[in-house]
Amino acid sequence: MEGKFPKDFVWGAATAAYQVEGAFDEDGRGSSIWDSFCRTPGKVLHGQTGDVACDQYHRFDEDIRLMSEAGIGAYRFSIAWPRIQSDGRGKPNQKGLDYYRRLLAALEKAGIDPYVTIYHWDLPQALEDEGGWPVRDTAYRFEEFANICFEAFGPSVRNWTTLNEPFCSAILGYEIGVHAPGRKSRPDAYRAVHHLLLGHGLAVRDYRASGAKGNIGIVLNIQSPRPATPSKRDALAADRAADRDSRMYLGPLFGRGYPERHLAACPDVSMPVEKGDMEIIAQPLDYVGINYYTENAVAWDDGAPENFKLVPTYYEKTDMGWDVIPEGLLRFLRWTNDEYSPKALYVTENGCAVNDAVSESGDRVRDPKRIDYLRSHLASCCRAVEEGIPLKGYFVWSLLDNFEWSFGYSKKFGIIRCDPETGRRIPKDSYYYYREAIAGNERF
Ligand code: IFM
Repeated sequence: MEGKFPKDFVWGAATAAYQVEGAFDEDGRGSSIWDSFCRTPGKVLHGQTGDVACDQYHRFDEDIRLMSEAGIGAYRFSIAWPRIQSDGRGKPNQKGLDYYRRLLAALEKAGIDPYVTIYHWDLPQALEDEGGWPVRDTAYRFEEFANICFEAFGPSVRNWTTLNEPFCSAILGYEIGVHAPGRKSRPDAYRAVHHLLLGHGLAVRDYRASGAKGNIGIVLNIQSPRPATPSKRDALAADRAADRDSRMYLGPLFGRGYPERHLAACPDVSMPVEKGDMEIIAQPLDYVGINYYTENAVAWDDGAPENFKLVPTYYEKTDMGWDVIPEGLLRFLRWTNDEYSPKALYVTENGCAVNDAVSESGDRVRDPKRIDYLRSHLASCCRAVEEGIPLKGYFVWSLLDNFEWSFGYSKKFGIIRCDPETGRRIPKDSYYYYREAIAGNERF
């Protein structure tokens, strides 16, 4: 079967502030939990930091030109909270606001639609010092920050995302400790889940109450893992895994609450729900963004608390060790659509880490694996659209090679190479492939 995307399909590229901006101590920017985490020995590979990153703070004109030349119509980026409120509260920093106004003006001039994420993991350190996301007040601080953003940038922004991947902020940051702030407490992590979702709901409620006419949603890296075999037990195992990985977020967002079956398996955890919280969290959403990289396979396990375990597979892996499994994206879009019927869906991140290198001539980067990856995942998106799933757009992760969190600069996701020493940009072959796909010259 061969298909084409509809004319109004949104073709985008995505980044996040800490991963690309650099300028970590300029113009009144405060410190975030990632600045601290990177400076904690042993947390990030080779002790690398986002201090300079891709220096997009000073080079966004070049990045916008490159997006324009590829026909990229939408740029998904995030606002660095510590640039706007250095301590996470109070009056905004004018120079921080000015930076994003310049960026938005340049995007508008280039005809690129901004998709703005309010929070992509860079909690001001001062708020972490007061307890961070496990503490309820952080949800109100986020609400205040979101309102500053709505007011300052509202006229230029039609598409807002409250949070990127609350799972990572809460579970990787507070339970497993591989992300900032690097704490290891499951009860705290689940308190963080609730306060992140509460902050989201407060922000959406305020946005609607302001009378603004744009779209607002949330971006999740949820999963509905597939059963390793067709057995009933493995199917049940997969459903249990979906409770933990997906329904913990989609459940409250769609007014169905937290999955009891999962919480019953976590006796150490208690969700700090107060009267009215669940209604606040379940604000109607204009869209759900899905960040999809891989799909896990799970099997029944009598000995596991939730009776499931991940099992090894034969699939080709990316540099992150993640299975390349494009059918999983289609399965997941179907699952989300069938279970929740969201108004609209976007693939807000998709891409792969490949250890690609510059050609001897110094001006090309051959990345055929990434091209295959993009082609096959775009084919899944195309099938989803043909099936009537309300998938409205696709954002490649990432526009540039950038700071990949605890892996430092060792994992390269960009369709444009960014030299970590010089900042020089070199479009990779996948950039040219993406240009063809956007132009409609590819069939899926
Ligand atoms: O780089 C990250 C991004 O910040 C959030 N989603 C997953 C990407 C790849 O790991």
